[in-house]
Amino acid sequence: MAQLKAAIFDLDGVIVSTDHYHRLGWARLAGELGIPFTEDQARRTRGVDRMASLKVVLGPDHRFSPAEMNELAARKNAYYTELIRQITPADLLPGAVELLTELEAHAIPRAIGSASKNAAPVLELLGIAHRFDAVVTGHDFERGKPAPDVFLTAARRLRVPPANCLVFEDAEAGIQAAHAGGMKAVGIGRPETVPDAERIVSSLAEIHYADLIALMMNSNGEKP
Ligand code: B16
Ligand code: MG
Repeated sequence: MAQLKAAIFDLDGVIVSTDHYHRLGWARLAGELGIPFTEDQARRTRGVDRMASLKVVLGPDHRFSPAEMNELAARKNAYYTELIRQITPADLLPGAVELLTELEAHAIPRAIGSASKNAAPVLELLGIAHRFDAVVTGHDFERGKPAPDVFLTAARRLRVPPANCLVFEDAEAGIQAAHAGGMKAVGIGRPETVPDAERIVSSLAEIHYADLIALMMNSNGEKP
């Protein structure tokens, strides 16, 4: 049982649906290379960093050198950054602003914990950068999700013990990262994509401050 003292939000797939643009970027790169890019590969690129995503796209038998892989990752990122220029506040996912407002009203600090190196410009385009007390992105840690570094860095910057933080995540790697850091997690999506989350909702519109308090107070890990 722990008191809720901070909320840490993944960005892509929780606050905004940039996963579609990531997918388009990887699909374009795969098309240029003449290799298939399947639904399963697209799912496995979610939440993991750019180089880990590239390895998923290329598969285990590729023959690209590290320098060539860096060029491929940069090429995909150029496609992605072009695509996200069209993001506006209308791209905020349901319930995101409302939940941030509820947390602000209860003086619960909020952070972003994203694998993306593009998280800061995306937050600016959405017009919500000022609503977070800490923004931790792919620039701020070495080991990506499922390692806990991203969320532990956010907790440290908020000066809140990990056990008092609640994570919101749409990717299995992110749920694993939260648990590895000693934090509970709300999974956003379908039960099959985030099976280990303490609570699963289809969007942030389905969950409110009182639910978060109840979830944190639930000591035996039961899924309310
Ligand atoms: P970038 P999140 C993640 O963001 C995405 O889910 C994942 O698909 C992407 O590969 C990763 O960011 C890296 O993004 O290439 O922009 O650095 O879900 O952790 O907010
Ligand atoms: Mg995500």
